[in-house]
Amino acid sequence: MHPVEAVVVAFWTMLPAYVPNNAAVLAGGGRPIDGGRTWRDGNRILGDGKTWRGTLFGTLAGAALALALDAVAPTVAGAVGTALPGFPPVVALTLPFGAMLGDVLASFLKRRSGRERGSAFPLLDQLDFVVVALALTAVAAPGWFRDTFTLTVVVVVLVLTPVLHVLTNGVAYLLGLKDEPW
Ligand code: CTP
Ligand code: K
Ligand code: MG
Repeated sequence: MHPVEAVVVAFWTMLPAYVPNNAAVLAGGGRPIDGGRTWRDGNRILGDGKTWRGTLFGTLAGAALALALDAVAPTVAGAVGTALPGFPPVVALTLPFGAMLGDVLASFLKRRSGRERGSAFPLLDQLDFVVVALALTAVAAPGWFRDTFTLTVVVVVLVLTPVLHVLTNGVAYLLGLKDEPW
C-alpha cells in the first residue's frame, strides 16, 4: 500500500474512534460513572471527568459518524482514488465504544497513580482510546480487522493519532471548550 493511501485509510477508518472523545467534551456533565465513589487508596475510582452523558453521547456520535461515512464511502473513494473500508454495524459500535472505554480505563490508571482530574499522562492520553478501540474491534470483527488494519495502517494510526490528538485538543483549549490543552 502506498504511504499516502495508508494515511487516508488510517484516518478514515479511525474517525469513528476519534470523534467520541471530542463529542464527550461538548456533551459531558451530570452524574459521574463512579457515582462519586472512591477506591481503597482513597482517590476517586474514575473522577468527575467521566460521566454517563459524555460516554453515551460520545459513543452515539461515533456510531452515527460511522454510518454516515459508510453511506458516502463510494463517492469519497472515487474522488480520492483510494479504496476505503466500509463499517459493519458491529464495528460502527466497537470503534466509538472502545474509544470511550479506553479513555475511562486511562482515568482509572491516572487516579491509581495519584493524578488529579485533568492532569496529563503523556502517551496514555494520546493512545488509550486507540488501543482499546482496536482491541475491541479485533475481537468483535476479526475478519474485517485483519483485512482493514494491515501492519502499515496500524503503524500509521499509532504515529498519526498522537499528532492529531495534540492538535485537536490544543484547538479545543484555545476555543475555551476544554480546560487543559491535552
Ligand atoms: N467527558 C465526559 N465523559 C467521558 C469523557 C469526557 O463527560 N467519558 C467530559 C468531561 O466533562 C471531561 C471532559 O469531557 O472533563 C474532558 O475529557 P477528559 O480530558 O478525558 O477528562 P478529564 O476531565 O481530563 O479527566 P481525567 O483526568 O479523568 O482524564
Ligand atoms: K482523556
Ligand atoms: Mg483531560
